[in-house]
Amino acid sequence: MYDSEYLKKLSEIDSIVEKPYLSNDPEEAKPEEHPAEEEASSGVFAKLKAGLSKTRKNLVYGLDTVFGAYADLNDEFFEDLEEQLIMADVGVHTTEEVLDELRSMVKDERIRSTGDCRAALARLVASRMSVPEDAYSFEKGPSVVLVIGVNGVGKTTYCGKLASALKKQGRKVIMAAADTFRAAATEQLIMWGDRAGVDVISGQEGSDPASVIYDALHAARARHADILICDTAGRLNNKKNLMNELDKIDRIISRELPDYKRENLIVLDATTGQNAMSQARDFAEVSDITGIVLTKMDGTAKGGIAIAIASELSVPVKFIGVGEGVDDILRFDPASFAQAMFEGVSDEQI
Ligand SMILES: Nc1nc2c(ncn2[C@@H]2O[C@H](COP(=O)(O)OP(=O)(O)O)[C@@H](O)[C@H]2O)c(=O)[nH]1
Ligand SMILES: [Mg+2]
Repeated sequence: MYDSEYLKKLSEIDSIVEKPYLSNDPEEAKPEEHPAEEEASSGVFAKLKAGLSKTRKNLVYGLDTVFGAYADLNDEFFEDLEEQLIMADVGVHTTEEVLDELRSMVKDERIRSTGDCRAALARLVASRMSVPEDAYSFEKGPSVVLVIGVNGVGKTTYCGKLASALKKQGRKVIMAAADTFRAAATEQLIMWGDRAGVDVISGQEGSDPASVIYDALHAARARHADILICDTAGRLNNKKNLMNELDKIDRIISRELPDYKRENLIVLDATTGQNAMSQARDFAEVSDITGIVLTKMDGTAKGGIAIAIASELSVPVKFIGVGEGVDDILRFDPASFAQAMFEGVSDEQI
């Protein structure tokens, strides 16, 4: 079921490294030399736990009940565990695979205690949700970030949060208000831009989104921007229209800024559960998605959907939204996430 390479990977993630949002850069992230970084790091983990509190209440309670009820790790125990994971929206497929691996591990490693079993479960889950090392290289720029997804999932909010975080890192950021469908959408982005101190390129209500992007690409070049973040409209009345629009935008970006890195992020609302998964699949058919932003994790008790999404889609989850505030955005760190969901939480106040 698993080989030595796999076990090595598991043992490597055993020691959970908490990465603050702003220190993904190995140059910056040396906690032993920077006590302030360490503090920021535990602050980020606390924020993650707080953001996941609804899910934690649900899942931790369920897990405590299962792990507390069995002295033996027998079939019934695994059945109860399966039920808990499915109830937290981890997904039938992922749950089955994880539990198969857990069963083999319990047998092969002679795991007896429920505590060890729980820790093994957290490690198994983390190992299924990898984020590639270069996942955030676009943040250094020069890059164009296209933010897509259906209405109401949190695209504009994410653009604002990302712009603010990157600005704080000293990057030169510009945003494009390419949701020209409603004037309010442009106003919303301009408000985020004002707060973050970031310029927003916009057009008239009803104008062609591609023309706004065109203007923004030129502004990005002329003003030497590191990152251009493009907000888009979420109306997905049919796949063909969406494909045409995204194709057109894609061609313009490639033509006007061929030397800029491209990042296509799909925003999914965690509170919509398995629906979010099917939206990701739909968009993947019409666009070359490079990452997922999973929003509103704070608003769901079924945050296990992040595990299903991160392990079943071939695109990494890169960010999670944990609130409406400007700082309520975190890089998705699988090990911290799994720890927050599964491990050593039973005695804590949550
Ligand atoms: N609780 C919570 N609300 C969020 C989060 N992200 C976005 N929202 C809210 O979701 C609503 C829709 O967001 P918006 O950015 O306008 O979505 P868009 O239509 O995709 O651009 C707004 O009320 C946001 O404040 C999040 O991570 N947590
Ligand atoms: Mg919007």
